Amino acid sequence: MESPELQLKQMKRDDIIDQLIVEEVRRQSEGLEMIPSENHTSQNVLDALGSRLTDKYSEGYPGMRYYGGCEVVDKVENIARDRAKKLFGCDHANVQPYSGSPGNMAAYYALVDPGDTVMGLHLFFGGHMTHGLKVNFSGTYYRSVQYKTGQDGYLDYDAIQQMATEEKPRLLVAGATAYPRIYDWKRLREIADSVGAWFLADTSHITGLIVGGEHPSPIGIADVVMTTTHKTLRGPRGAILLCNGNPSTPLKKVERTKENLPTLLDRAIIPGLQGGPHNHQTAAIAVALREASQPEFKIYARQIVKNAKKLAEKLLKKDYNLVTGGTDNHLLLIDLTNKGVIGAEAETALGKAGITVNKNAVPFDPRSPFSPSGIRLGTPALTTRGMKEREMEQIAEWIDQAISNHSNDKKLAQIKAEVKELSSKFPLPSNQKNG
Ligand code: DSN
Repeated sequence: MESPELQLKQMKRDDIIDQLIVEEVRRQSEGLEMIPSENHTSQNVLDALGSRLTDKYSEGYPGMRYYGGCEVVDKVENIARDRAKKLFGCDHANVQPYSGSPGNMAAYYALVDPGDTVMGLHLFFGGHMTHGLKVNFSGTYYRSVQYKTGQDGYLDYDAIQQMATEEKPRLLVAGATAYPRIYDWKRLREIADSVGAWFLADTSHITGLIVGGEHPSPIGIADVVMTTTHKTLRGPRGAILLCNGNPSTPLKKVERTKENLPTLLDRAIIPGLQGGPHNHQTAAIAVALREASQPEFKIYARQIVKNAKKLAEKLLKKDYNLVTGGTDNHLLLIDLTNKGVIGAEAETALGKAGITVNKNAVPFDPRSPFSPSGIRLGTPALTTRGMKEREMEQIAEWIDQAISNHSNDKKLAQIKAEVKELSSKFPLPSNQKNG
């Protein structure tokens, strides 16, 4: 009788899916991924994610599970939690949220009740759906009021204060998916305190920059920090909830106090919202957290910002209208109105040129959010591949050429060939290991 391992190896593979995976790897390798929320994980992260840990049920927390056979996954989850606490410098980490939206949902569940007023940045001004959009759970089960940026694209803290004073939210949410500047966490804390609100910081986009010392950390300022793990942090898809407070006692219902935040968050995840944790994902998060604690990660984070600034400088010279006039982080938000193209046209043209971006609303966009005026560009994935300022200069040229020739398929195909040549010199991390 052959071993189970051998039997599995001999099973007929799913050719269709295998082929599509190969196609996607080729698409990523031969092109430039410039969606700012995307990145390329290491082979070690991929290996953990594709491991047998996915087979295991383990509802509960290490030492308190509803299933037998959890002695190994307990160790995995403890390592992930300890690495998160150490890396971010806080008392408590919950590594079980399946992704960012469930992570935010758990924070709401822990901190506020249905019908309470919550206040976050509007989606059309860079916020996320879970920050109070009317069609999302956060705008349906809660009384959501939403702040905007100023006309200049910067957060207007005086206006946020005024809205908070008038609306008296029980939860203030800060963080964004399309904000190119630094957050003033202390000012946001003051605003929350002035009305007795909880403060949730969603740092998903910038967590890698925070770890790398390129953006101030809200740990110890916000009550709860929620971050996805797959953006600048460069881990697998997933999320982490971070807070200070007393050690969690998830079996006991507790009062809503700052000291009880660890228990409130743990109980919000399970039994509140989720079932079994994704142990393969937890292991891959642990691997990514270790990678993020290495000295090279700081160099990577620094280079992300340098690359974004170089891209901004070059595009500004070509008369591109950057929201806020530039960037302090990993992303650029561009209003294309003066270029006579809309976001969708630019996204399609750049796609044909091998450069993947996404159309995006810009502040006070006169167009619909389904067909907005702008695009969003980011440098994390390119930086992971080893690209630096020199490559950014070339990429800015290609972006300009593709947008200027958005209906010229021949020109776009020519740029795509050039992009492919550059890309071949900067393989994806997994390819580097696999030779
Ligand atoms: N979908 C993510 C982004 O692209 O920014 C936010 O969750």
